[in-house]
Amino acid sequence: MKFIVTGGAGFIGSAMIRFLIDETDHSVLNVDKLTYAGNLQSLTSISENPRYQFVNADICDADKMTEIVADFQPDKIMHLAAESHVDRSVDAPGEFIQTNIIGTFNVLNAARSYFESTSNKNFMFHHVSTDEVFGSLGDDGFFTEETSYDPRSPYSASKASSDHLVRAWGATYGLPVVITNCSNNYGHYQFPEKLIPLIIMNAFNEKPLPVYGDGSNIRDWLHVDDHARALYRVATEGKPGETYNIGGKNEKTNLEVVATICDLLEGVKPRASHSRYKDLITHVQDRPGHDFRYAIDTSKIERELGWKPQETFETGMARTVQWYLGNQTWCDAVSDGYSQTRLGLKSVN
Ligand code: NAD
Ligand code: TDX
Repeated sequence: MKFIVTGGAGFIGSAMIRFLIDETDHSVLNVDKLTYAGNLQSLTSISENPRYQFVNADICDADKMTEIVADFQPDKIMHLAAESHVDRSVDAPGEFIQTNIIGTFNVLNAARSYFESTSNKNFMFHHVSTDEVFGSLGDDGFFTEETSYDPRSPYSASKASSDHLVRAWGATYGLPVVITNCSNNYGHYQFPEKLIPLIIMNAFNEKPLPVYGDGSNIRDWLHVDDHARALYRVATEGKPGETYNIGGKNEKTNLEVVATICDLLEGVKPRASHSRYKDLITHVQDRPGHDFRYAIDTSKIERELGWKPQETFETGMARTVQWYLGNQTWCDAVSDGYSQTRLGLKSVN
């Protein structure tokens, strides 16, 4: 089959494309604008494969999206392109509205006009979304597919808006659509503004390890390769009109995550000064509107599509720390020109 992956130069998109090229016989067109978060070096292992193509395009360009989809004639569109960092959305929400809402609208319209002109029975528009659309949990409970939407950051509000557009295009125009809402991903090739790569790279460089507030906020962590395997199941076997929640059943406080990284680094790269990585932990001002807890009930995707994560938090984190240690060139390339100024505080300054 032929897959379009939007945002394929990003963290999850590149894992998706490596999976499609390495583990299947399908062809892939990567549609990506190469923002600060997009990096073709994440795809060097497959970039020469004849089943892979790349086009540099902005999903906010409606005509270009229509042309790309009509020319490529995809069986599946996996839509991942987005502005994805909550702290950036606090500082500058405009780009999130443009890309995540207007951009999704354009890709949906391009998909609709292509779908209406073809007899392709395989066609599916798969929208890749986040558990953050459901808001924040207290100490108990899980997000299910029936949980009401309650987004609280500009990022999650823009993703919730895009989810609603996708549902509307399914119900109103009969476009075959599926939506996945996934918890926090971690793993190789993640841009170091997100918690786990930021902490690993700061620790390598003997810099403070910033923990927002008291570090008790909880996230449910999933290795990116497990997410890619789940997305493939949904794109190929999911029922049109359905949504599927994806998560790792790995609830950790942020302090636990940071401590895990410190412990792993003590084992593989002890600090020269004989001090401990944990000494670098620094509590900093909290994120405005910081969601307390995310946790996913994954029973629907397990029951209906037979997906389960393969990595445990322990195996996945050990692989991730090792990967960053062994891929200094990639780390240097993405860090080049990236200001490490704290993001996301403008609203409270
Ligand atoms: P990322 O920021 O690493 O990558 C986003 C990619 O989209 C980049 O390659 C970027 O160049 C591209 N892009 C951005 N704006 C574009 C535009 N206007 N036109 C074309 N391309 C554009 O993001 P990620 O972490 O890989 O997330 C991918 C998707 O998965 C997003 O939709 C995100 O909301 C969702 N998601 C992420 C997580 C997570 O933990 N990272 C969890 C659940 C869902
Ligand atoms: O320096 C930091 N210190 C810190 O304590 C950073 C960058 C984050 N944090 C905290 C905030 C969160 O509680 O760590 C937690 C994780 O933060 P992020 O890595 O920014 O992720 P999060 O805000 O939870 O959102 C992520 O998961 C859901 C992705 O960025 C989203 O794209 C995805 O939809």
